[in-house]
Amino acid sequence: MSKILVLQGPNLNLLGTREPSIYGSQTLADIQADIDKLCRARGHKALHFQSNAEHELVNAIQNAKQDNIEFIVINAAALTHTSVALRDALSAVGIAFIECHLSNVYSREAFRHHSYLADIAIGVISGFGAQSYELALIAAFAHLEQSDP
Ligand code: CA2
Repeated sequence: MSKILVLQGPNLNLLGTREPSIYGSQTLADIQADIDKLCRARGHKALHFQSNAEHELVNAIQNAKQDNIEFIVINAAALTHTSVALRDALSAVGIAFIECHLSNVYSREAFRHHSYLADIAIGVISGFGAQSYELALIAAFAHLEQSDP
């Protein structure tokens, strides 16, 4: 059983309440429940954290090491495009992670095309709505089961 930390950045607490044409109609709680189900079915455990504050996400990443987290799925939201602090925290803990986005950031404004996290991630999944998290988990399971068969 591996522990997978699922981090959600600023404004993702609003999912399902606004801009459904971009971000879908599922709430964050709906998405988290689906993630829990998928993880349980594979014998893993998901832990969830959402924050609108950059430093709280940095703290969650730092604490992940002591909490024996083996994998991180992160939708850093707007902080993806701005945060050297999140990059440094992910780099410092050295836990494998996938960057995940609901929307296709490459079909949107140019400022969303750059990520401070992508090049140190295992990979990036973007544009599949809530299914992006499922796809990220499939890759996470493969990574975990490959390193600990
Ligand atoms: O597509 C994604 O998942 C994003 O990470 C979402 C971020 C955006 O800044 C990134 O470029 C791409 C924005 C999250 C805002 O979430 C909302 C949810 C519902 C209503 C309004 C905003």
